[in-house]
Amino acid sequence: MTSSFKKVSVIGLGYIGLPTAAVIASRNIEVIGVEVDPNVVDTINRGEIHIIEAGLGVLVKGTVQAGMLKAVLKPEPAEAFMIAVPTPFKGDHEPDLSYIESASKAIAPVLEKGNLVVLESTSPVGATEKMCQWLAAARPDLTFPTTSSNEPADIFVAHCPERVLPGKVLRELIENDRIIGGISNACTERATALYKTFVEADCIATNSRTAELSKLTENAFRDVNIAFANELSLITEYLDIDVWELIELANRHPRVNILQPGPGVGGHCIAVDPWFIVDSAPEQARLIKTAREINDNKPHYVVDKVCAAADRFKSAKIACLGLAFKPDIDDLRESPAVQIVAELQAKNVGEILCVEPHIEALPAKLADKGLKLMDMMSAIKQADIVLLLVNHKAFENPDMKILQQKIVIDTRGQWR
Ligand code: SAJ
Repeated sequence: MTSSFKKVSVIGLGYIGLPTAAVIASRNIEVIGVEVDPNVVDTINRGEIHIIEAGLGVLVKGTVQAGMLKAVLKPEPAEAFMIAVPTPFKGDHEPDLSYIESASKAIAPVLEKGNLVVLESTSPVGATEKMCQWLAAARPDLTFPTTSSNEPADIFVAHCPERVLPGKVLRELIENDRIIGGISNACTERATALYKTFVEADCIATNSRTAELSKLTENAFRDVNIAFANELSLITEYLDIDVWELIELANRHPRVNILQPGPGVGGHCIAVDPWFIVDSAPEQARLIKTAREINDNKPHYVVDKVCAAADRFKSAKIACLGLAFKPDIDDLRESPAVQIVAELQAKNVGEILCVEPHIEALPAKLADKGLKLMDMMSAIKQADIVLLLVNHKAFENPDMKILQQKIVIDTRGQWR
């Protein structure tokens, strides 16, 4: 078995798949990106990108122009397939594996003996084994690995969860350690050989179930710690204590490192992944579940606070600063700030003035509700209430004289 790869396919060209495809292509490996959206396929094949990530545009342009990266709608044969499709949850916080199932069924017809299939999508425990079963059902002519035997199989299957931070994806793809969990040891070895082509950090071997839970655990750890900070923000408000000062003081202890409270937890990972643990082990995952509930409740708490402040005015003007799910990015998906703005508008609290310096126009679902986008100073000048929702650098130095005349609700502690 040779450890070199000449042709790799990445299934799903989103926030993880596209950067991964481009980085591998930049290592002189031919990459075929498979994507169900024809517009995305066309965009990439023009050397352009459909998502915003630092440095990605240049990398995609270069690798497409060099003929090392192309996007297609239908899978083609390759030596390795990396599946990077979404794993959202369904109604009752139950993981939805339908995208992984569709991707498995799409690649099954082109699989050849010796191929490697890696699941990168964040997944509940057991999903990699399920993927293996879907592949096996579609290709009875090939043998697939099982966790119970180390018998050689035709196809190698492993899980290697992505763990890159939006905004730093290209650097973290190369510099972060990777957890690689094969269905069998041979699968782990084969997958490690693939990641070694572009990862400069350690590739750590384990089994697929531990790899799955390790990713979920990382995000649940962060969620629980943010929930701790958010709970502190409620306790301190009740006791009339400044939460930011409190955390700063407590963090002076050499073994204490409290995170920051905010208006809630957004993004597509931290607010989702812990539910996969709760779904798998509901009786056991009590703290993780409570943390999710605390963080999910924080936007409603902020809305109630704004409503109470707005009650003092006939029709309050409320400047809402920041819509992204975290600082200095343009990503509005699953953003607590968007949820708060939409809730305030639905409650008819007053006139909402939205400020988000990283976007040119409001997304239709907000614009349709009659919300307006404006620059920071015009919004602050007009407002009775200034609600800071995201600690963007752009909001760092407002005119404090004007702010002093307003009711300020600073959910991030940026202006203290
Ligand atoms: N947040 C706070 N207080 C804090 C830190 C964050 O309220 O002290 C909020 C942010 O404002 C944001 C949310 O949490 O709304 C999530 O932001 P984040 O920066 O913590 O994480 P993500 O969602 O951008 O990326 C996470 C990362 N996971 C960890 O840090 C453990 C990243 O490494 C993962 O690859 C990514 O999830 C993922 O794809 O799973």
